[in-house]
Amino acid sequence: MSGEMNDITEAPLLVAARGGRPSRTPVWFMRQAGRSLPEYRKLREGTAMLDACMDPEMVCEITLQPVRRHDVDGAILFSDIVVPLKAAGIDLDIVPGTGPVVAKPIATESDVLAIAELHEEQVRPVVDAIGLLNAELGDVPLIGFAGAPFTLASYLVEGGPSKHHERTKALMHGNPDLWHALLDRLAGITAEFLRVQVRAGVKAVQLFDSWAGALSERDYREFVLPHSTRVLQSIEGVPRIHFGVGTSELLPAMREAGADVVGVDWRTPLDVAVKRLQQAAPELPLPVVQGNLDPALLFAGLPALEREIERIKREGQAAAGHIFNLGHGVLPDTDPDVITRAVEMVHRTT
Ligand code: 1CP
Repeated sequence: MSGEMNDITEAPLLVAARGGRPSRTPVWFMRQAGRSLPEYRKLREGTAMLDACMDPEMVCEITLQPVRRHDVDGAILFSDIVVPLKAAGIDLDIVPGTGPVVAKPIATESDVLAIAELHEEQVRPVVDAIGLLNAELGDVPLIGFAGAPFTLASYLVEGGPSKHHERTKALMHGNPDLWHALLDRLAGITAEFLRVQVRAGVKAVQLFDSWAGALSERDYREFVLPHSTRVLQSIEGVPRIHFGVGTSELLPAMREAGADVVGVDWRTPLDVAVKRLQQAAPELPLPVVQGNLDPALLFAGLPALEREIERIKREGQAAAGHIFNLGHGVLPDTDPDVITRAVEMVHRTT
């Protein structure tokens, strides 16, 4: 994190994102900030989640904590996918132990028409946090992020976390015009939130479509892909990572959205994922992938963990570039020391 400042574009994470093979396999972990760390829990005591996300010094410190501890190759901005929605005026909160809860779930045309655009000054604290972070991070790239339109829509339509996304799917199929109007507005907010972060100096962005795996490929293509494509195509100048969970069937469609890197959960081996991505678009260069350690493996003991890491690195050779990561976020009970050991193993093993 400190020491001599090199050309950041040569950082292993950014080389791999461009389809290169850097000197060491870059690794970072989704949800590495603000989950398993005792220093995070201590700092957050007495501060609500969304207030923490709007406090530049706190965002900076929480983002740096896992970088100091684990020697990861990327820092993920401490924020949440609902931050731009709240900033744009939607009444919601993050309830501890539950997640985002929306005061008045979206159901009608007037609800959709009431969703306003996002303006940079509404997320000024995020811009300020990125400035502070770039002064501290040296040659570790800062990754910005946003929620993809479908995953955001699920929270807004269901009113909170949902297992089956039934209201969301009912709106999608029952009133496709209203659905597309909703996703169009959310795509506008997401794209602007990502562009604000890029202008402020993040070195890569990740679009989280965490719940896309709830959809069939047909529905994904018709109701989601055009909107995620619009978001990704509006971002210039930094690598774009596109991530979802349970997306084995959706990988080729997700690649069409145009990101530089496709996230792969733990269900699909990376070499199989590469084959699927490539067969679907043989005219494109070999894909770059991110993933795909099962977060539960961090509980399985170091020998089992090392075997998995070696396998994933071997299978990752099939891609043009491989950014090592989990297949989804760090689980809250994960032992932080095991995360540190996992990073060492990724860097050490061949
Ligand atoms: O290290 C990091 O990545 C920290 C920053 C971060 C990120 C990238 C947070 C902090 N949230 C997110 C993204 C996010 N938020 C996603 C996409 C990634 C994923 O799939 O894990 C999603 C789906 C959310 C929504 C959300 N926010 C949930 C999940 C609820 C559900 O549907 O099951 C929860 C619990 C939150 C709150 C939240 N976000 C972040 C933190 C540290 C917390 C907990 C805050 C608290 O309770 O005090």
